[in-house]
Amino acid sequence: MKKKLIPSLIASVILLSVGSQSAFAIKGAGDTRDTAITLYTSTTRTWTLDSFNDEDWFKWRNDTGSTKYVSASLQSPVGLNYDIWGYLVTPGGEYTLNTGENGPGGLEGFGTSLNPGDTIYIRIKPDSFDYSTTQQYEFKFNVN
Ligand SMILES: [Ca+2]
Repeated sequence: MKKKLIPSLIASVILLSVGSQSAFAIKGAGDTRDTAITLYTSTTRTWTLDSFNDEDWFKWRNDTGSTKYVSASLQSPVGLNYDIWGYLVTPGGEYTLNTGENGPGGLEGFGTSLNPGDTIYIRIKPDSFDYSTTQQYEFKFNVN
């Protein structure tokens, strides 16, 4: 009986850790493209990336009825290298907007025009394994 108990105990420990991992992923708002935080206007956000696989996603849809130009920038915390990516979704296809690489503590960003109905998704993530639960990045989003 004792020998049988050990494998089932291990199995339940594995189940528990898988369960808590997915719970953690749901806990952070905007961790995936599907749960991207909707932006309504120009905004500045300061936030942390709490692990090396944490990502923060934002989105803005051009519902203004006219073509708009948006710019997005990311100021990485001192000594940490984060990246900002843009994904422009249009009726004609999806375009990935890369920003270049300015290293730890760098300022990176991109700009693009959006026709009415287009959506831009913005992804902030560690460049590799950098993160900090205390040092905040600064994300700026502007609609013109
Ligand atoms: Ca970077």
